[in-house]
Amino acid sequence: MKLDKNVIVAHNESLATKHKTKLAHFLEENEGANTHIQKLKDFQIGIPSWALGTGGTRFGRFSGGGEPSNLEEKMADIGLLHQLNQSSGAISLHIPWDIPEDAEKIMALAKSLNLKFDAINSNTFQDQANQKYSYKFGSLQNVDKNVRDQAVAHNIEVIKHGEALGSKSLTVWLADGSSFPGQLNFREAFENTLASLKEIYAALPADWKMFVEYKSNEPNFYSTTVADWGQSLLYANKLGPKAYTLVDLGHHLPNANIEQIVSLLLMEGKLGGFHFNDSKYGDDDLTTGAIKPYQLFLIFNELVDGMDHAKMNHASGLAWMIDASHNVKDPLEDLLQSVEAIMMAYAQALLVDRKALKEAQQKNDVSLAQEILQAAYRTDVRPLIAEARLQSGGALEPVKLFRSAKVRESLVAERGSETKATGL
Ligand code: PSV
Ligand code: MN
Repeated sequence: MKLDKNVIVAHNESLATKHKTKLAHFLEENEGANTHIQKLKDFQIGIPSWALGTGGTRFGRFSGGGEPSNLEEKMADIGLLHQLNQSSGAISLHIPWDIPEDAEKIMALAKSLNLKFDAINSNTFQDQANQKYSYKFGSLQNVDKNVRDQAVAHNIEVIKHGEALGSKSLTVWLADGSSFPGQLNFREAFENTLASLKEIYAALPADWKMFVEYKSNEPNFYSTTVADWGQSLLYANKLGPKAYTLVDLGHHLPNANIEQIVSLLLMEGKLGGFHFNDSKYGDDDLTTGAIKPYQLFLIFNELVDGMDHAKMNHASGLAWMIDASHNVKDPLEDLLQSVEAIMMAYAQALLVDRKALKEAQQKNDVSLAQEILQAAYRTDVRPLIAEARLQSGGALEPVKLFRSAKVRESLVAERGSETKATGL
């Protein structure tokens, strides 16, 4: 389904007076902040094709109604999100969960929904139907060369799918590792993985990037072959200039200082992309900003600082994507909330008085430095984001309109209440 434009216009008109008052007050308090509106309008966050259905845990899955059951329906859902917030103009596919059978048709659909294809993802963490060798003991790291070759061939096939859709990057996340001491020779696992990644790297088109995503643990519980940013960076450096590290917020050991990781990766020119989510314990797949909004702000503070220092375009310099799907919320509402939280953290980071912060740092004025950061963090930037959305043709209050326009009810009527999205 597509939302009738008039529904969005009527929604915005009903909130116009309230919005104008709030915006005027915001701009009075934050002089010059309207110069950030264009940056907010340009900033697009990729939606993964596996986040549109209700996620599950190993204990169960409680599917909601009206879930998309094929790629076209998933794209339609992302199109809806993008209509509402004008910030979700990209889709990220996981192969083979979502194989575009007819690339031309899919491209035409993407165009009609105003969507682009972001990084494409390979999957060697599950065995697929009719696959010859199993990934039970890893893929690119496997002691068996046949398994490694199969995993390399899969990644090369994924690149081909991506090329047909106009993607420009491949994300490799490996579940490879070991669950018990002694199971694996760490050095050999690293060397096998590196040799396999080199083969995939060699198959990258000239204008492509490869993202090496790390994760501290899970599904393996003793060692992971790309476990942290140091290991990812080691691979990326050994692979070459097209290889980068990808940071997924849920993939760190507890209390890791992610903002410092981001800062140093940017300094090295090796930060390639980002997976947003939130968590309290591990890789919990919660709505971005639901648990640690201050951390999200501090990360964006480093992103803006580092990207400006490296003269990178905020919108196109890195691949921005949400990576989460959980059990208890409407997935579309959840994604709208995640995008809003990301936009808020970004807008707050844009408000940081960097000149004053630099001066405070040079004088070792710790209290003032904190005051400066928290002044930005404590600013209610919602009117500014809403204005950016309004100017782009989106809704002033996306979740409110999602509910009042009865989008989920329409999707259930269209697709039924028993549908299940593919993915995890
Ligand atoms: C693994 O936890 C991960 O973060 C990787 O990005 C995968 O591609 C994604 O989740 C979906 O399983
Ligand atoms: Mn991820």
